Amino acid sequence: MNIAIETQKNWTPSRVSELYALPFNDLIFRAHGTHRENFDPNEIQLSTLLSIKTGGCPEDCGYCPQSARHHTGVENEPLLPLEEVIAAAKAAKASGATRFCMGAAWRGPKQRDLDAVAKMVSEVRQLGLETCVTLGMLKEGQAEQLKEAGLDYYNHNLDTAPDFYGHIVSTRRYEDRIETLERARAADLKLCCGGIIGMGESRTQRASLIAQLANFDPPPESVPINNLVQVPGTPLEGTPQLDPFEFVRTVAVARITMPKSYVRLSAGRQELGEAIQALCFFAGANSIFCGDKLLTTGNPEMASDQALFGRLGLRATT
Ligand code: SAM
Ligand code: DTB
Ligand code: SF4
Repeated sequence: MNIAIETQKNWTPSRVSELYALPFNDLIFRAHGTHRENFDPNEIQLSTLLSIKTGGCPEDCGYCPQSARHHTGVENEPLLPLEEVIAAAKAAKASGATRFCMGAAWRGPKQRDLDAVAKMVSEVRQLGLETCVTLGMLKEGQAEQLKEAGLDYYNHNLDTAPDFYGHIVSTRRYEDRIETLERARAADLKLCCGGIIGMGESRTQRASLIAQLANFDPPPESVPINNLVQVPGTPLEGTPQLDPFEFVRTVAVARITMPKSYVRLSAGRQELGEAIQALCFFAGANSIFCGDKLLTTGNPEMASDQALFGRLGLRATT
């Protein structure tokens, strides 16, 4: 199947920009209506992240603490042993997660690494969890190997608008990202694909990112919206802070343009605060990462998420 962005031209960047320009109340009211038509508005899907290979990445992504080119204090560690991954997956399941996502700081996996990850995927799948991996760029045949091992989702983000991408990453091209996504789709994997907000992009560029995602045919099943975590030592440290309502608008626009996708509040959720998170849930976010760590940065404690769910009357998807 071809997910080429040419296939559906329904959501042009200018139509998405029109959504962004709506008065805030009109926008989130409309997004909430779309959300209610497609999902139980009080149910949130929980995913857990594990960094199976941390640091030392050869790529130069300006936001990322794991690039070997930035001095962030993140050490280059080897691939985790299988037993550690299984133990973490069991703990994730016990805490209510339905999906287990394994991330590796690679440009792409070498064959030996892929064999080890495939084993992890099949063991995690056997625990009754959905599986997701994010390993960088895939070569021919690698997506099929992961699918055969029992992989449900491949995470690979577009991260930003095509015309801003070169400001953020120089070691690969936007088209390389699209190619890996096409490989994952061709192997019948579900896509987890989103971006990062607050990297200094314009609203037009945010609209362009959302239009790209919404015009995939079909759109990604899972759309992580990351709020840039400004890690000391990364080139994006010191980027002017974005108005948090602009983040809520992005969630709302994602919900309207991708009505059947799960929209996930991803990195930088802690920094948003509880009131903004509540607005995001109203605007159509229906998935989060749970557990006190993402890959290398912090995430709200399980107990505080549970307390927030209690205060808002939200339930975790079972
Ligand atoms: N190396 C693989 C790749 O780049 O596709 C997989 C791991 S990479 C850490 C996964 C995603 O994490 C990136 O695409 C980016 O969206 C997100 N990410 C990394 N650092 C971030 C940060 N400081 N703030 C927000 N999101 C971040
Ligand atoms: C995604 O979009 N966000 C997650 C997951 N996919 C792999 C990663 C967030 C990483 C945040 C920075 C860190 O913790 O190192
Ligand atoms: Fe490497 Fe992925 Fe970080 Fe880029 S985002 S530096 S590819 S780990």
